Amino acid sequence: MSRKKRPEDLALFGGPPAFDEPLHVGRPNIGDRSRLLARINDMLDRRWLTNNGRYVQQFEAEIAQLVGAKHCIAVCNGTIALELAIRAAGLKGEVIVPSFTFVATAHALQWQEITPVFCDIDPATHNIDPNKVECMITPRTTGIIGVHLWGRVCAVDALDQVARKHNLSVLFDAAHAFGCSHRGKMIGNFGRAEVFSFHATKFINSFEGGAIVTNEDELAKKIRLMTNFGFSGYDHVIYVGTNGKMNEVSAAMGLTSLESLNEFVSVNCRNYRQYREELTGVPGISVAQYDDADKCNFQYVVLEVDPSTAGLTRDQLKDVLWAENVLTRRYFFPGCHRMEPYRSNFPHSGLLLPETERLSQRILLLPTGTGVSPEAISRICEIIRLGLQKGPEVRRRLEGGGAGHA
Ligand code: T4K
Repeated sequence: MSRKKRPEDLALFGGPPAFDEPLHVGRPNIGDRSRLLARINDMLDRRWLTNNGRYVQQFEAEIAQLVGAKHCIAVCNGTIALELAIRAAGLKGEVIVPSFTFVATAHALQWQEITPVFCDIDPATHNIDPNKVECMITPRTTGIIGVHLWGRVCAVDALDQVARKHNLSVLFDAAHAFGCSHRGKMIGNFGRAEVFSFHATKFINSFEGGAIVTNEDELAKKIRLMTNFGFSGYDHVIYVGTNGKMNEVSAAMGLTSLESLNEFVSVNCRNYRQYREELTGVPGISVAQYDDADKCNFQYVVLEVDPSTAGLTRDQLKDVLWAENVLTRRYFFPGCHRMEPYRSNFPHSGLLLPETERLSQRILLLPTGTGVSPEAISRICEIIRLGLQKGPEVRRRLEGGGAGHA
């Protein structure tokens, strides 16, 4: 494999791409395939495929134990998990959320005709800024949903304080934070309930899947009923519900994935450290840090590009990498407030979201997980260093029409 030393070696300007196959952000971890297949065979032999099957029950028990929470309800995906938690917690009217998140956080509210009110983030943590929450509260506000972005924990105490003062419910979208902790307490124990995603792209996956964890007995009971049409027994419906059930194949994958949790975290951690080391000292970029004092899943490697000091903008760097088959992602660009229907409903909300607007122009996620080798990371870092160090020349070529990638 030839090294790339000059701008003309970059694939964007005619060099061969560094990778023959695309490298994705969110390539799934697979775990022990034979364990998964054994579970699927067992499930087929027993002819129990869904509806609170043995594997779903086991998956729920293992999550509850790992998190140290009283209740876990496994469901078909993280978005439905959010919708169920929001509905069961009785949220209505307006709910304060960050805009700098995956659109599912906002959609889970809007889907139920609850208005997401977007609050700006703290640039140091990328999470909702608790100091800005209070001024977003109106008489219609019923709750706050914090998102532990990248697995970094929200300002849980400060949010709790505001919520108590104004009698609001707090929920957490913990889609990124499974296996993470805050001051020794596992994520899953904050707010009234927390929601995980086990989508294929998450470090622990069940193909599609999600879970709600809570320490409130009544809330858990309600969510469980709602997940299964409101049935409390055969022919007996006592609540309005939906179909949010997780199936047995998903639970089989989830259990298999959990068995490899330590390995996945250590590979993620190794990748993260390598990226940080190899990108140290490159002007204008930084890799978001995690708190050593707490447990972390390291599932995201988050690069921030400062266009005033880096050789390229985030989008130019993305174009350089995509041409090399490194499919970095601009999570979460352009921010929910710039997506429909929020953009049309609240065309000026960006004025209250300066940090969200700034950060969503700067963040680039890099490929990691068990599908990415140390050699691949070295190669990716080499391209980033070359692109940025030769920034003026790359920019000149780009502006002269040399770019070919969307
Ligand atoms: N809250 C937050 C904060 C979230 O981040 C998410 C989901 C949710 C709530 C909702 O949870 P779920 O309802 O999804 O359980 C992806 C995921 O689809 C989404 O689950 C995730 N967040 C989000 C951060 O990323 P996309 O649209 O960016 O990309 P997608 O799904 O096409 O996959 C990303 C890349 O991964 C692809 O370029 C290819 C690769 N890939 C994907 C799949 C599915 C594979 O290599 N193999 C695969 O099987 O949303």
